[in-house]
Amino acid sequence: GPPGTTPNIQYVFEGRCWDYDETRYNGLLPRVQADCDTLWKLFFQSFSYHAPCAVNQTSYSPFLQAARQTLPQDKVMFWSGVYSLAHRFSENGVNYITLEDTLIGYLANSLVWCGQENPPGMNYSRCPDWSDCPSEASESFWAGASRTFASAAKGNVTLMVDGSNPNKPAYRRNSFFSKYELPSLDVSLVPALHVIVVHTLDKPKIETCGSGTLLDLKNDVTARGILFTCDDDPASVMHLLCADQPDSRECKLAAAHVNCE
Ligand code: NAD
Ligand code: CXR
Repeated sequence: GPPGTTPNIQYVFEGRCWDYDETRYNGLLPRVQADCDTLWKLFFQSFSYHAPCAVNQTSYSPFLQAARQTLPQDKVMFWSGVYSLAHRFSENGVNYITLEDTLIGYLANSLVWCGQENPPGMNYSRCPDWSDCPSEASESFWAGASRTFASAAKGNVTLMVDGSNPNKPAYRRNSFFSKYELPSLDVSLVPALHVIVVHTLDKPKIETCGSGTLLDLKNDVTARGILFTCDDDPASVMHLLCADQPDSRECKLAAAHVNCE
């Protein structure tokens, strides 16, 4: 069946927290004042000793408030459908800061957790799938985390999306990005959103900057009073893709082009 709460979750959470505090993102992101025991207690109190779906969008507010950080200008990156590439590109905060680089995302990323009414207050054998709870409950943590992250963004922000997935449009109005991040941007602090559309090497470019759901995105962004800019497969991203698949046709074409100059 589906997994339950991550074993030893308290130790994993607190260990990540102390590690973050001492060795991670120093000089890139600010330290948080609250100590790690306090953060665990605030996180645990958000869902423990309640039925697994009995959390709402405000359950995690005390934790999110205690763990939020200010973010550096022009460095925030959102992503949709391209977790792995976006994180390789962002380079642990060196190039860009993602939610998963901030303390809130770092502590929770890839953990599983859910409550139960009986001691110990968490269910270690089984947690519901997202689709098994009402959307309010299944989205409560990551919606709050996404809102907290986006509302702290300052300067120009970046979004990476996938223009090659036949099953998932590049921009979906039911994505976390569309529902919680775009609406939380402070238009007085964020002049522009720069979109990077990436395409799988040698696969059809189903959607590009000027086509498909990127047009919906441009509408939604400009309607908020934010300038929309967009690039398809910039060289910086092509180099990452080509490092993994140097024999792909598009990577060889790029090399031939350089040799002819
Ligand atoms: P997406 O479609 O790539 O989804 C992102 C991830 O959300 C998926 O990999 C999946 O693990 C998870 N997810 C999907 N549906 C969910 C649900 N109903 N409840 C909980 N998690 C669910 O892109 P998106 O929807 O635009 O979300 C990505 C954006 O939102 C990023 O900019 C990021 O800042 C934030 N986010 C991060 C996470 C995470 O697990 N680190 C999860 C949700 C949102
Ligand atoms: O459902 P609530 O507790 O109002 O829970 C409030 C918060 C929870 O989110 C949970 O994080 O307080 C925390 N909590 C405990 N840590 C705890 N430990 C044991 C809640 N209840 C806890 N118990 C036992 O669970 C209590 O002794 C009680 C039952 C739920 O109590 P209540 O309805 O007040 O028997």
